[in-house]
Amino acid sequence: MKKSRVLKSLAVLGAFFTLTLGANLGFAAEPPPAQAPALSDEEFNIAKQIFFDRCAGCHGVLRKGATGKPLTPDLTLKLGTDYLKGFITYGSPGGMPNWGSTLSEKEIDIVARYLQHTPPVPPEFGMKEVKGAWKVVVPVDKRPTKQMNKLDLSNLFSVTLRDSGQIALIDGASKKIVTVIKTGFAVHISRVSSSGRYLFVIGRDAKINLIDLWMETPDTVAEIKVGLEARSVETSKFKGWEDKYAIAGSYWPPQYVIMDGNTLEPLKIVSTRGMTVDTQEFHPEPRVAAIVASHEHPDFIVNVKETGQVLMVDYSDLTNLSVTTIGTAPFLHDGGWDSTHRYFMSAANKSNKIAVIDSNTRKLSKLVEVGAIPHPGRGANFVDPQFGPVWATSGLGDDTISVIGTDPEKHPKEAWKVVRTLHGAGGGSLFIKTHPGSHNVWVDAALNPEEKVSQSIAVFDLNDLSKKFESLPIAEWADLGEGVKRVVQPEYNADGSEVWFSVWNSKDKKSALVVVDDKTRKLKAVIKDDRLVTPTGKFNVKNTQHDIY
Ligand code: DHE
Repeated sequence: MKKSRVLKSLAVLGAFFTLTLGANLGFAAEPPPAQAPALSDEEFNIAKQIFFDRCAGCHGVLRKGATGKPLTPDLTLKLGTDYLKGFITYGSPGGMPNWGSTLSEKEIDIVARYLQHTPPVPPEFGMKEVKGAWKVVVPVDKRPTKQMNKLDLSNLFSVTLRDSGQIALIDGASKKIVTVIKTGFAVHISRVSSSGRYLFVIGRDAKINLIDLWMETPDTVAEIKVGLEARSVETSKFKGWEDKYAIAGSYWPPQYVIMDGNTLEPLKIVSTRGMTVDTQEFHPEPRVAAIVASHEHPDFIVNVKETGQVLMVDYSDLTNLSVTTIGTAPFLHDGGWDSTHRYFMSAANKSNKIAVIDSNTRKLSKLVEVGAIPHPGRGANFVDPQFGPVWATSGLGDDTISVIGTDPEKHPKEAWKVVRTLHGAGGGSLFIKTHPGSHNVWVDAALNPEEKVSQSIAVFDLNDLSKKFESLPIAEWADLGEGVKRVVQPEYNADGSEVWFSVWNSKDKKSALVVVDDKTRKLKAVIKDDRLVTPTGKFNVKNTQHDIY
């Protein structure tokens, strides 16, 4: 797949999941540069909204550039309105989408003029605002002291219902929806507390719901909003600190918030603004991407995207907070543990690298060069028949799957090297998944421009990696009628016998979950229900609780 098409996919990723977060954000408008073209207040507000919804994901709220190019007035004024209009309308081979197919001519004209004005800065969100958005719905002493329902919690799935601002809890055995819970908008991920009792979900609007799975019908017991836009939440897992703290990272403002794990009471907010790892320049908007909880120390491990710094935040003393800053490579995004849960494999996506963080020594073990724009989700751990324990990532930028040795003790020659490269169905892959009980590894290609590729899944046989993958027609099995379908994120059930996929028809949002038998690779069930609105991420409680992937 050509790089330009892949970059286009990346931009479309932001656009495809367009939101309305910009509404009422109260951005502060700066006086425009003298040469900036005229823009009425109404036009300014329209453009501000469009930019926040559709462009900020790639270009950054402050337009300093990330996946997309910088768009500050010193650059845009030289380009001028007509050039910008053309660029927005037709896109570019460098990856800019052709917004002419989505926005009206008038909207494009307004945005082109807006881009020559100074970017308005959204408001900060400090302790006053965070605390103001905190609510304990059920106090700790009013919560059950034992599990009050008969659910098999380990095989429960938390499923994001993106467009309805909800999650569904689905029973893994019966495939029935247990309950649907109102959450923030477009929950990005779910995480499970160390004990397995609490579920944390975070919306793109930075709202967190703390859900008690012990209640007769699981429901929200506390909620908070930690910023204006966010993607990650995690809970403390180190021995002696189980369930004690939670942490959330936000895209805006660029900061993380440490909270009480049982109530979400905000305890400490830390900004991530600072210097980039490579050019060592100040960056005003280093967003917090993936966060994992260390099993080796009382640490949260925080990926800071734009600066390329991995922070090991020691939560054992919040007053005298000790943070080890590990310089890696810019544009850190997602990542996961190796099978021993000692090494955090963190994807620096636009640098085409995986940073291996030793959570025990709190040091960088290695920066491993991989395929284009790695996007592992949490990645896949398995034992390679030739090279021993490995962790693998697929990517957005090409069809490669980089398999990295992860056993420095017994396989030192292979450790932190790409020991083999597999080839999937194409670029545009978001997630790769396997399970310790399986001999399959599943790779999606949700953003591949070719429908045939994006609507199926590639599955490799771990017993014979020289064999080409098998392609399974997941979208066809979902049987959702006409329209472009997306097949997103493989997720295993608790015992590793089934793999679940989200499928949705972007045209009319008809959706389904497709369940495949892992052994036979045959269709096992299709879950359809009117309440299943655009399911995206699915998180099995046991696998999420124990970091199994
Ligand atoms: Fe995600 C994980 C950010 C688009 C579904 N996504 C993550 C993580 C980050 C992130 C930082 C890791 C969190 C962690 O582990 O703590 N995602 C972003 C973006 O910035 C991006 C590219 C653009 C955006 O505007 O959000 C983006 N993500 C998407 C989607 O479009 C997806 C497919 C659907 C959606 O939510 O709208 C999507 N992201 C997911 C899922 C995970 C995820 C399902 C967790 C996967 C897992 O197995 O761990």
